[in-house]
Amino acid sequence: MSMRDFWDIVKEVIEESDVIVEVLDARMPELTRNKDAERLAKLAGKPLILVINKADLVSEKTVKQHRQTLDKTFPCVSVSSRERRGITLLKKKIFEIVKKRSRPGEFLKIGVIGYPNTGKSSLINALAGRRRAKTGPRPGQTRGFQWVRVSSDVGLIDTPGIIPLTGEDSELKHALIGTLDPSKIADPEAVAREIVTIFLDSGIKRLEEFYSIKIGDKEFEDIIEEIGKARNMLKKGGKIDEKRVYFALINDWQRGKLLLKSM
Ligand SMILES: Nc1nc2c(ncn2[C@@H]2O[C@H](COP(=O)(O)OP(=O)(O)O)[C@@H](O)[C@H]2O)c(=O)[nH]1
Ligand SMILES: [Mg+2]
Repeated sequence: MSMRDFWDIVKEVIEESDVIVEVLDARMPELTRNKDAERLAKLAGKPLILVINKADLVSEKTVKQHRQTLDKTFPCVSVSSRERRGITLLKKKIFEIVKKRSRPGEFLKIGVIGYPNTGKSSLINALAGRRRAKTGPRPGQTRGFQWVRVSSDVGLIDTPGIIPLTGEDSELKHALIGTLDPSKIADPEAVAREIVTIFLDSGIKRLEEFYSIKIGDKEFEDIIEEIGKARNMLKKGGKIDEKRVYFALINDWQRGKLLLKSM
């Protein structure tokens, strides 16, 4: 699919829905927001909710900080689709918003959009719960998204709008969101540095736990050295193989193994 096709689906999801859910990754909510998509929702007059997903990967303190720094234009809820936490609260928020805007008896639809890997499909499953029985398109619906029932009068469009990353988006963004294979990253050091910085900003405990290292007040280079030692990632002659450490860090980040909280 081309970028255009992806955007066409995002637009269609927005058009078909009464409320839009934009799914963000709790480890990097600002990076996973897309202002163009938010603008489209606004232009279409559709209310939008920011959902900070993967909250299980970060500490509550970090989630709170994120909620404060994300601008207040949109209501914001944090959830873990994987652990099904926050889903009831999110539904309540959605119901509040749509109830305010709708006529009684009207069937309302939720649309989900977001960058790849933010957990759109997981959220759709969590929201649909056991009711996840697919039905056909509603009569009068042009293209016919599949949709699932969330409650008696609320449905969920089953196809999320995937916001495409483009060549204009930085390699760093592609790498952190996970649309770029670590082996294809031109500057893995820069990506590894960013990951370490994210940890230095919001808590290094888990990084220490995960790699069994002690960080203290070390700098990036020392941390790489520590991880390399702990993982025995050495070049011939016993020097640390930094490249291998960068790849390990990026891999573990992309796979959601690195928690921004202590276990
Ligand atoms: N830890 C964690 N991982 C999640 C969560 N939601 C989704 N994921 C993982 O993130 C990856 C992408 O999820 P998916 O739902 O396919 O994302 P989509 O590409 O936006 O549809 C998968 O490996 C999921 O298991 C969550 O709440 N917590
Ligand atoms: Mg998906």
